Amino acid sequence: MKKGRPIRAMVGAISLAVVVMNGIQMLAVPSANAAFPSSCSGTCNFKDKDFGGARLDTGMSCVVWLSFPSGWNDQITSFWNNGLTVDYYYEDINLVGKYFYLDPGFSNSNLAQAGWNDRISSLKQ
Ligand SMILES: [Ca+2]
Repeated sequence: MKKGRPIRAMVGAISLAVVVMNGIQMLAVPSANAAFPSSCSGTCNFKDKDFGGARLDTGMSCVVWLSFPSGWNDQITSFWNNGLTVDYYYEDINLVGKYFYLDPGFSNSNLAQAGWNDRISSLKQ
């Protein structure tokens, strides 16, 4: 079945929003929080909630990570898309399994609230 392009719905609520379109979840809120790191390049991924712990940036070029660097598989707990491209995160390596997308300017400070804590294994921008 042909999959439709996800709707780029802006989420007005400050609390966690989970939008499901064609089975794709957007797990994010607009980034307007002073707690966000100021030097984030592209999308910043964090091992802990509230943008804490070890951090891994994608940089501003589009990346396809069929797997994350060593030590990052099933580790991400929060992230912030400070770049210009949409991120598609997948549960399994090689862009396989359940997935969701993260629009530019959006973030999630605790993926556990959406059932995605320590589950992400690959990324396509
Ligand atoms: Ca984690």
